[in-house]
Amino acid sequence: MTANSQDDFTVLADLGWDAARAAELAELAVPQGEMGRVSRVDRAVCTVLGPHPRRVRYGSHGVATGDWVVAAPGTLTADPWQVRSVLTRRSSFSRLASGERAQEQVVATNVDVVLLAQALDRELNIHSLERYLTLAWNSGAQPVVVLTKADCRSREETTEFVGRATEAAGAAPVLAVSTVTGAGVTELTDLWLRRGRTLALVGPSGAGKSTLVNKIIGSEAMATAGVRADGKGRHTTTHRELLIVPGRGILLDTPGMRGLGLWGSAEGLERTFPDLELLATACRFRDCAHDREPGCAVTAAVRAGSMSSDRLESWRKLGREQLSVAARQGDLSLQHQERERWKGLTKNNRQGR
Ligand SMILES: Nc1nc2c(ncn2[C@@H]2O[C@H](COP(=O)(O)OP(=O)(O)OP(=O)(O)O)[C@@H](O)[C@H]2O)c(=O)[nH]1
Ligand SMILES: [Mg+2]
Ligand SMILES: [Zn+2]
Repeated sequence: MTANSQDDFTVLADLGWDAARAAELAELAVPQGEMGRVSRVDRAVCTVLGPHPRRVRYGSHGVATGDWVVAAPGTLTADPWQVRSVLTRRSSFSRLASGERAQEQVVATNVDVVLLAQALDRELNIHSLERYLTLAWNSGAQPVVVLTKADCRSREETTEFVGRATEAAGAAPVLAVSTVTGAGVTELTDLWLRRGRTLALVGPSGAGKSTLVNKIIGSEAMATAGVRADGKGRHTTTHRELLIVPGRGILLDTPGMRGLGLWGSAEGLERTFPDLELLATACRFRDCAHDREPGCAVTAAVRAGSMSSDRLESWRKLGREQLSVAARQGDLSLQHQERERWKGLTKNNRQGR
């Protein structure tokens, strides 16, 4: 494997290469090749950054933006370079792919921090935020909520929005930024950007993800465009792209996503709604569905006004979606848990009578 010179090593370290990766590579039984990180995926070829950036065919290897790959020239002299191996993904931000079958669509891999962008030039969409948060927790990366376009609100309003987002965000921190005034941008990068660390930006179209990327990088690396009169974004960014902030970290810009179907385990929901999960431990039935069950601590909290019915409804809705995806996916362990849950519920109800 080639990472022989100090310069090569510097380039790889800027991309997030570390000792654990080197150890993984040493274990791989692949022929001589070069390692690099996928910065962009197109039809049949991907762009691989490293000591020698190049376009590489990926063949049947499923590659995603953010992957570490080993690439080598084809066997014939004129053959293009090909991906030979994809290293283990430490994290992967995925959603349900559109289509009949329940399949995973990997959006970005080896992400350390997911920045969930929501713009303040419109109403805060808490339900959308909860959905992004659920997927972000499932990705294995640290979610951070970034409220963009803070210049569109007064200081008081911004504080109020940060408060509302914080209530919805569980353990994820919330920051407000503006690329117009620069407010919050240095705070964001000081807190989260580090050499070798990958920050991915996700969120609705027009939220200002690419503008923030450009602001941090200090150049027009990504194209940006105004929001339509109805407040909707124009889907300006059309592909995912990984960009290096030299010596400071890595940014991964993504296009605004239209459908954001849940994918992954139930853990994402548990971490997005820790308050409800905690309340649920006090329900009479361990497998309470928090609907009309007697002794339900969750519905009691809603009645008492200490929990919003909107939040409960959102939790239940996402929970149902999670189960239906698991069923379509043929996730037998989840289906099994669900069957046991209902068995237990009917039995408990009978005992409760
Ligand atoms: N007022 C204000 N406008 C901003 C700010 N950041 C971005 N914008 C504007 O919001 C619009 C959309 O920004 P983009 O960066 O293209 O949004 P995006 O999230 O990348 O959108 P997609 O690529 O479509 O997903 C542009 O007109 C930006 O100039 C900000 O901090 N304040
Ligand atoms: Mg964009
Ligand atoms: Zn309950």
